[in-house]
Amino acid sequence: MMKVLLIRPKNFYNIVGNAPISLLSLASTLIKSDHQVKIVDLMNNPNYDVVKDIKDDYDFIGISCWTSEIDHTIKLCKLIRGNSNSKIVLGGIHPTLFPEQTANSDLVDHVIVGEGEHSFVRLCNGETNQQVLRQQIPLNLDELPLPSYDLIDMEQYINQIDSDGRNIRAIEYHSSRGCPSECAFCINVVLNNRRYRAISARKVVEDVSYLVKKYNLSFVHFRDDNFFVNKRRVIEICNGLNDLNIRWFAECRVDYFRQGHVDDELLGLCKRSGLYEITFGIESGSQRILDIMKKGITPKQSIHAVQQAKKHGIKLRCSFMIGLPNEKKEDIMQTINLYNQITKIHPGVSAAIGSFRPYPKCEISDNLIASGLFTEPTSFEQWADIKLIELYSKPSYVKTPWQINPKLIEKICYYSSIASGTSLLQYLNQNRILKPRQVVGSFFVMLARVRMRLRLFHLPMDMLLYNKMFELFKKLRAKFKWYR
Ligand code: B12
Ligand code: SF4
Repeated sequence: MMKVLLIRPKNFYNIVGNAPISLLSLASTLIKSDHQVKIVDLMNNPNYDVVKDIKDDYDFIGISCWTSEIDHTIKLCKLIRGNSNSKIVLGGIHPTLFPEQTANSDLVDHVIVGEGEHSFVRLCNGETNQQVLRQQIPLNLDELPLPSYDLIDMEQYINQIDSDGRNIRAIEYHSSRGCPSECAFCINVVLNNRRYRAISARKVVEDVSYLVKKYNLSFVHFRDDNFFVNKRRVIEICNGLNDLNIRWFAECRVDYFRQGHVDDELLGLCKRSGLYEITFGIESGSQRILDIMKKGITPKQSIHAVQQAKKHGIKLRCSFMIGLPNEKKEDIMQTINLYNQITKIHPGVSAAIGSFRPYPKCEISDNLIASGLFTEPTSFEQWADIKLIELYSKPSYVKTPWQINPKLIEKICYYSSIASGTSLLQYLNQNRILKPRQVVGSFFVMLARVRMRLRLFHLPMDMLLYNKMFELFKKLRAKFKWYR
């Protein structure tokens, strides 16, 4: 039996509140193979003392690492190296994208590429001592045990607030992995080779029913990249959720909203089973840009999907992107037009326009590197550069060399996010300072809405004032520890 400590690092922008599903899934498989596991989630509770005192209590210390969290991952590895002989195992998105580069670091003993459940067990069982381990065949998700939610204090994660500002008891659950689509800005194409795998409807319903009872839940976030791929599976899940009296959230492509797939019948069923809110990646109002993105949708499909969500009383979140390479001003204006149409059709929508970020190894990012507009670090440690961390994880706007009009893009990102109350809501809600209705009715939100409607972005005094207030709020929040 091996003793394993699994850690999720803190992140730069103090995003909290989501259970560390990847670690919970690794843990349940390790426990099933008779290994002993403890989880420390520094993202939710950034107390490094737990790590400072570990000495040689563990055989393996596994750290989950996203590109946006490398600075904190390095801090952790150094702390561990300084007072323990435990083997350091890195897994997750970043090591999966750059296995050899990560393994070359003196701070790392093993790198696990892709799904880590079986590879980590092989390492702990002593079946291999390879420095870089790869999951060769995609795992059968039905054979994996339920993530070990009981290893962490779920009360820290469950108490959340829905988009109407009501208290809910919510959990994150992944009912599938991967996505069959081919968007050129998305990690899925790289990670899963467009292979979509799902847990059977029967097991999803079994798992969710168990979790709802155990934690007295009122809400489930299906965190799948693309929940609605298989209509029959969705129908079976809805039928199974009917008796649970919960509400749920999931993500869907707009082109699925057609007869025979996500149609009126399915939407009615979903709504009756508790579908509360849905997310669409609408991305752009310009067909030219949508084609460059290989998004495989049209603005007309987006409008139809939004109308359908409105018709069935389903709350909506929509994401848009501007600031892509080769984007022209007219493309940006088409995106604002689509944004305005959508916010008119579904006035309660939470819709924000963000700036494009070149996530490593995606097609558009690799094209930028080939054209000399972007360079990537050549060592694991170099990724801890603050400029890169901001590029990948700063909320709303980031400036990049390929943007045609950075000032305009910044203003659009700002006003669209304020108009739907997203960033304000996130912070003020999280800290239980204001109620959503008060936020939405605020001066800044009203003005941002008018500006978006009229496409009026000159003299952004309100933006400058807001940013100053936001900075001050964040400082006060840190000083007086206004965390949830
Ligand atoms: C759900 C999700 C979220 C949720 C919850 C995130 C959370 N903190 O748990 C929310 C919505 C909050 C979120 C936010 C963001 N996200 Co996000 N998110 C995802 C998503 C869709 C699924 C992640 C997941 O839980 N998968 C399920 C688990 C089971 O799989 P997994 O995490 O890959 O873990 C497996 C392996 O990687 C491996 N593994 C993982 N960790 C470890 C550790 C060890 C030791 C080992 C051995 C193996 C191992 O084994 C696991 C089990 O097989 C992914 C997209 C994707 N397809 O991966 C993006 C993704 C991870 N997010 C991403 C980003 C950038 C963000 C944001 C920074 C975006 C932003 N600008 O605001 C924010 C903030 C992130 C943060 N620091 O919290 C990027 C990361 C890119 C990168 N190169 O690092 C991704 C890949 C999407 C993308 N754009 O490409 N996200
Ligand atoms: S539909 Fe969503 S998850 Fe699927 S490839 Fe496109 S962006 Fe990625």
